[in-house]
Amino acid sequence: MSKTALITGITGQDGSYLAEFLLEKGYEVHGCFRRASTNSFERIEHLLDSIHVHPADLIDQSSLECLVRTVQPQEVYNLAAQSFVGSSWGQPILTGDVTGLGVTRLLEAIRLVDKSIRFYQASSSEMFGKVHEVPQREATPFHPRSPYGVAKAYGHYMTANYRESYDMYACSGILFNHESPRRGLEFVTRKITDGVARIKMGLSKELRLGNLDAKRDWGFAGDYVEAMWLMLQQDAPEDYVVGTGETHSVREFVEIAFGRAGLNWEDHVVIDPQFYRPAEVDLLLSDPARVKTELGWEPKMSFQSLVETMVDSDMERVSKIEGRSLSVVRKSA
Ligand code: NDP
Ligand code: GDR
Repeated sequence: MSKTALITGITGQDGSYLAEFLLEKGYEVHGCFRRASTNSFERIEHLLDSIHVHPADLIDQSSLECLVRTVQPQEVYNLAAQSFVGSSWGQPILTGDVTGLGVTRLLEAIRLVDKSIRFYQASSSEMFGKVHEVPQREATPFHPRSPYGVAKAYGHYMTANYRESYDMYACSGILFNHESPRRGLEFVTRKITDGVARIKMGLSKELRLGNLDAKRDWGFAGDYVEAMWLMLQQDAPEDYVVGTGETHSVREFVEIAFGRAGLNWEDHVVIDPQFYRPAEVDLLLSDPARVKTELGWEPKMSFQSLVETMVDSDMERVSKIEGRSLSVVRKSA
């Protein structure tokens, strides 16, 4: 009998890779989406014949209970969140409601419907925030530096609390930054690779960025969804740090990305104070020893090929858009 999985946030970057991964494993895959006036299925368009999607919202308790009751999954992956750190200062209450309280709403729905469902929470290295220990491991203290990080820390502790209070199989992956050609355009990696492609195609001249000195442990999103799945296949629920064990500055990412397109970044990058954050997380570097030894997980894509893959993908995408608009101009001329 195939297993049934429910993914919240299936329309996002990680949700789309996780859906592909679980389909490959023979799962029946369900996901939820929130109603909007335009559809947000861009990343899962190619999967819509193979998966089941249901309307539900992390801020609406009854929709979550109805979702869990309808799908009757064995595994729930909670990937839905207001996930952009930068927006969390402008929308701290919404971020707390979705990214924090949303976790409790979903755990409560599971507890009421079927406590035997296994639950994965998308925790974040943003919870470490201000640097207290390098590299960061499962036991490193949290000191979140954004409303997003605070909301994630709340969701993380609630997941542990449901595990301890109700004996539920509930665990959190503390994932460090992971990127891909499907990354949202406001995150720095994708903003850079999209910007490089636009400059290369002559659509733009400059790219405005904030703090180039921030350092992140960047991996490939397609590799990280395997760790989420592995965490739900164990005898007992445990939280794990998941990352590459390497750190690079935003400046290094910029240099490689512009270099891939044969451009000199210093000719195009403009530092713009509007992209600085009220409180910054200066340095993230994981110690993934436990996930490697206990779950046998390894990241496969290197930093260099991650940057190059993202640049190549955006060059192809932007050149297609450019090609289409040129043919419209020619036809109407
Ligand atoms: P995305 O921003 O790409 O996806 C977020 C998903 O959440 C989207 O499907 C979005 O739907 C959905 N969503 C937002 N608000 C609600 C709501 N109120 N109800 C239901 N769904 C909602 O994030 P990623 O895929 O990058 O990340 C997945 C998870 O992992 C997030 O929780 C994120 O915080 C966390 N995380 C991510 C890391 C990373 O580096 N990518 C690292 C560590 C943690 P819609 O399409 O409608 O916007
Ligand atoms: P982050 O990702 O905050 O780490 O959260 P983001 O790519 O937004 O920022 C990374 C670093 O780059 C610096 N930076 C800029 N960031 C953006 N977005 N735009 C800019 O112009 C810019 N210039 C410099 C930032 O200051 C920061 O230091 C991501 C999200 O996926 C979270 O959901 C997840 O939990 C964490 O990663 C781990």
